[in-house]
Amino acid sequence: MFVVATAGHVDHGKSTLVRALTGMEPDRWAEERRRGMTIDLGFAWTTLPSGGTVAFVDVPGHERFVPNMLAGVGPVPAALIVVAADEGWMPQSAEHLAALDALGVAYGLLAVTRADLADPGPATARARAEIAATSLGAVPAVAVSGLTGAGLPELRAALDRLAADLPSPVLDDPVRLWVDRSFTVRGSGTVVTGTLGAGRLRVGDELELAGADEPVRVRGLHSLGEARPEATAVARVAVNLRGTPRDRLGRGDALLTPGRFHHTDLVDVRLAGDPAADLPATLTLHVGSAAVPVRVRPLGPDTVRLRLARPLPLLVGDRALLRDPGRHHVSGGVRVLDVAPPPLARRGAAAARAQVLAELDGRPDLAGELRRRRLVRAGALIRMGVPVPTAPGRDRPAFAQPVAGDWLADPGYWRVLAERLTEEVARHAREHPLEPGMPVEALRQRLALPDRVLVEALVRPPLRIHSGRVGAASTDALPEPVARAVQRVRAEYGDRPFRAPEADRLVDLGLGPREIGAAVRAGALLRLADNVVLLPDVLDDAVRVLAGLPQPFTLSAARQALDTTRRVAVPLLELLDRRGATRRLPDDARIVVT
Ligand SMILES: Nc1nc2c(ncn2[C@@H]2O[C@H](COP(=O)(O)OP(=O)(O)OP(=O)(O)O)[C@@H](O)[C@H]2O)c(=O)[nH]1
Ligand SMILES: [Mg+2]
Repeated sequence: MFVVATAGHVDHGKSTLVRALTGMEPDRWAEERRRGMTIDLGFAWTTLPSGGTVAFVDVPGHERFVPNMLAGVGPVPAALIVVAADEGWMPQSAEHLAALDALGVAYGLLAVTRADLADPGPATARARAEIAATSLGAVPAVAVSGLTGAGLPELRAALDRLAADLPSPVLDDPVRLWVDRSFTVRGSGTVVTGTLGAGRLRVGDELELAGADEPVRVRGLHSLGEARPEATAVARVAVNLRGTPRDRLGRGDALLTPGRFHHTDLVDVRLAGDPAADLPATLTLHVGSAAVPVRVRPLGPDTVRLRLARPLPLLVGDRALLRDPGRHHVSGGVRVLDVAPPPLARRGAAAARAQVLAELDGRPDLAGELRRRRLVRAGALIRMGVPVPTAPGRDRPAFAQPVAGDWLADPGYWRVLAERLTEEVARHAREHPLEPGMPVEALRQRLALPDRVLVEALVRPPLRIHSGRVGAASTDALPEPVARAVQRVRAEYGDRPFRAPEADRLVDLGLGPREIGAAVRAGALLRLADNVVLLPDVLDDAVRVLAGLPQPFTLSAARQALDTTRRVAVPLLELLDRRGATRRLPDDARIVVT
């Protein structure tokens, strides 16, 4: 199946032509038939001479309904432009063509209708010239009459040739089904329709709906009026959703493959059309079947930042258009360059950003994204529309290899981080000589990293991680039962760090002299004396507490301040003396060495 949207000025015979080609009524509403005018989108289909199917999205031509027209053409890559022989090129002929051009529609046909009323020659010539100057280029033209049927066989043949020209859809792509209609069917619940441009849908699939916390489930699928277990792009589809109230979704919403799209209300885009400086501060962004008010912030001559009134599932490279509804003016097409752009807080940030954007063309570029973002999750990039080769192999460049978890890093930045980590650990060791290394969390903050696993991945010999700290490697690793015992000491004594387990508690914990020896060698325990052990990271805190005492201080004052016993305080102070953190005076009082 292929899908074509009509386009053209009001009353030029779009619906009549669709009706003549398909035998179906595109004007669904009684009001449309009473007024003889299309108001909203209509849908019809027929079989072509080749046996293929063409589905039409019939749009209204009246200027008041241009937003409906845009919702129809947004997700459809081919157009049937209709111009009446007796009226010729008219304002909405031009506005519709500008919209197709802005969206980059590259495939189309011209039908000059009402050829029974006037010579189609002049209208054909003018329309072909106008169309040739757009993304559609030179298109075949057919003169027809919806009334007499003249030219319809030629038009069908031309539609068949158009179908053959269209690129084949990518069936492995995620689904982004822009909803163009939603309604309730008694007994079935909510049904939405749309043009499936890529991917496939199956009954039972779970899909994501922006703004809904829960996934929605496909209960039934229809295409071309028939129930089907599966629909593959390109197709017009009607999707029956289980348990989704009708008021939860409507035109402009999208049903999505879960986890594959980034919902964004901030995008940087390149303009094709009016220069950035000429745009009003507010416009309407049309993409897919959605129309969202946006605030425009010019950045470069042809680049702007758009703040959307509500988030949309946009991808790098998406085409959209900006329109000024007040002036009936299509400001031009936009190409999405970045769906997760950095904030522009600092002075000069906007100018710097404009320079970055000047280099971008909307083609997803993994190496460039890594260079700009420095650190980013593969999943986040995929949701922005940047493919990441996930399977190891020849197709995966080295920089696409995660550094930790699914984190990707710019190789240059990663090397800088590794050097900074080494420096930070060395500095910490100088400033805190009594600590057995720098806490991973402190390093994470220091290096401004978003995830601890990144710190862990940056640690290389001779550094190593031990008990949540990064320090120089000690020779012995801790046997499993000892590690468990140390954990329990941590759990029990973490909040009264200067109390040491009594000898019989050590026995209970399974910490005999050999185990204690191993734990001490591994830096997991600190031995003050036989059978007197503390956690290894308490010495700095002890010095801090002691420094808070009036100097010099006595053993008894130290014992009380540390909330401990003589059994601990005596060897602890002796250790601090040996390490030069405290000094013992001739009268046995001590001072903290600063
Ligand atoms: N004589 C003649 N009349 C036609 C032809 N095509 C359409 N008409 C008439 O032109 C009028 C408008 O036709 P529609 O098909 O409703 O035009 P439309 O482009 O769908 O109009 P909107 O949807 O409102 O933009 C109707 O009265 C049709 O009967 C044709 O080929 N010959
Ligand atoms: Mg119509």
